[in-house]
Amino acid sequence: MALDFEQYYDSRKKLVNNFLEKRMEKRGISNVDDAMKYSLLAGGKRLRPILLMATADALGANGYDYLPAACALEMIHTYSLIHDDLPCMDNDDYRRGRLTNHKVFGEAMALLAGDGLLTLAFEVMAEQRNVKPSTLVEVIHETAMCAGNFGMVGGQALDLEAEGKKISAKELKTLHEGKTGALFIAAIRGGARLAGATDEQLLALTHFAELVGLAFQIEDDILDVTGTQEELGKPTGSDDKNDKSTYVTLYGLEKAREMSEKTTQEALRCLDMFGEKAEALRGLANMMCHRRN
Ligand code: GRG
Repeated sequence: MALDFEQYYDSRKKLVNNFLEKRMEKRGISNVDDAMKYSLLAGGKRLRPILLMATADALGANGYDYLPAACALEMIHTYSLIHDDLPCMDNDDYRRGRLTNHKVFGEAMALLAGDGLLTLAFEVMAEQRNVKPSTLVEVIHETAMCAGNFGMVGGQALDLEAEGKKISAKELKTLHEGKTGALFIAAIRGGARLAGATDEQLLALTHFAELVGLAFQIEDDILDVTGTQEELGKPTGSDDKNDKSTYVTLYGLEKAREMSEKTTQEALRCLDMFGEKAEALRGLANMMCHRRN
């Protein structure tokens, strides 16, 4: 039977939201928990955890079995948004339709909320049961690499250094592979490893992750120019404000749109070998490329 993608996405999103709410009921020793919860439970598309689960589904497993590992990625992602919004980074006032963390809790507490979420992510990942310990260690190791100086943190640093400069297409690609792409790689390869992918499957899914991450980033640059604050939950035009090179400044809007579509089609071809089981992944890839927020 054909997959009802909207229903799939809504039900997986609910699972993620419920898990995160429940996990945050377990309080630490201070009020930093309130700042962590404020951003973590503020909505968001929950793409990374749902991608992890959908990848496991594509391999014939049940993604639901990997909910802790999946939700840990949302904690890493939320930490990165909190830190990215800080005055010393992008200095933004709105995120996910509400005031940014530092606007509500102050800069120091926002910094700690990010630190707390990043650390909690690895605590939660280590709580994942029903997988071989050696597999879980591999997933945790790769997630750490994707989140750190080899991945997202490295990409963010390149982004910082590139402000106000004209960078080449190759430099822009490297920057985004780290800043945005690495966490998608962690999600998709994580789901693949947890579900016991073969080397051949892992390779195809890695290629899919790289392409879908690229399409997502191109779309992000397009939305920064064409979207509205209501749709995005944050002000538009921030790339221009921060004098950033983007796929739109480098290639123009029309060419960027073409690139995003072409990259998505290429990503979809990587899923051919998974047949019907990859329907949810296909739905997510299409959603990432044709989103309005
Ligand atoms: C501070 C280490 C560190 C990294 C920051 C995430 C990030 C790196 C910067 C955010 C700036 C940005 C707009 C990046 C482009 C891609 C991106 C991560 C967009 C936001 O992700 P979505 O659309 O957000 O999945 P939601 O809110 O739906 O979860």
